[in-house]
Amino acid sequence: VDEDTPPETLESRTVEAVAKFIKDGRAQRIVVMTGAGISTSAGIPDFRSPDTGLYANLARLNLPYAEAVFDISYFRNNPLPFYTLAQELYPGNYRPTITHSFIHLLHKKGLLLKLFTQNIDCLEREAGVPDEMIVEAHGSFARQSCIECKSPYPDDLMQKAIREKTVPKCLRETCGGLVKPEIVFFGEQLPAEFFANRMLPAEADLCIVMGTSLTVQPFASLPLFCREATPRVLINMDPVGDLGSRADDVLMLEDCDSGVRRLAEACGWLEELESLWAET
Ligand code: CNA
Repeated sequence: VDEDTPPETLESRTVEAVAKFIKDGRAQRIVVMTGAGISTSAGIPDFRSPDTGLYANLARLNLPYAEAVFDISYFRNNPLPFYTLAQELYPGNYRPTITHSFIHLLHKKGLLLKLFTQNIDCLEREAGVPDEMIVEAHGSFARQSCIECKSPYPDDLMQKAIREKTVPKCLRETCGGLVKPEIVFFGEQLPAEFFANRMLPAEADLCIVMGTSLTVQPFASLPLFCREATPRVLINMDPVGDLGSRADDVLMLEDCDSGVRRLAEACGWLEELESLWAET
């Protein structure tokens, strides 16, 4: 659609109209979809931003190609690059951003239907979004197991391995397979939780997509499951996916943190948001 196409659900394709839609009580079931871009201001690089993204900075790991660091067959032969990166990404090193707190605020107001995140940094949880509201589509560092026999591996030993940048091995003597945090690599199945919830966007009355290039499937298809009449808001540096192609899509092409502040301000929530964030 071109910019002039009149929206059907919103009064206009603006942040003010989205805020009015929320204030009028018409958004009671909001789905939020996020990616690495919501954590860059916390100091965690994303994958694909030119110059600053991880893929642009992996040369030091001597990988044949950047994605290899998250490729299960490459990991089998050479797990060290992943463990080098894991030390950087491991939870506990970073503070949630105001964008993470915005998702928590939606939940506190009873408006969050579900958060779908591709991130593995656990910052949503650290910001206060409860477990049951989050679908970690690409897993997380919360658990780890042997890639061969799937036996769980203890947290304390894992933390030690990450600190020392060593590669942990399965504790079962007959196995000895490599241990990996349960984050989803290329070539691995997404968690059952993702498939159990993937149709939820069809029940949403508002969708907010933030900080993702929407290039990794099947996550990238989630916004397509929203009904035509459901407004979809994109807060991202660049346009992604098919966001912008529907009459009720609103594009906020900017930094997530300034975008959520603008939306919160339009809703009259800015002070509340800032103090919620200050408490994290
Ligand atoms: P990506 O492909 O790197 O895309 C990031 C997107 O965010 C791009 O479109 C950027 O333009 C945009 N962006 C970056 N910074 C900002 C900002 N401050 N404000 C607004 N937009 C911004 O990352 P995706 O998440 O889409 O890719 C999926 C991968 C990345 C998942 O499998 C993740 O596990 C993986 N990843 C996660 C983390 C993390 O957990 N923090 C870090 C790096 C990669």
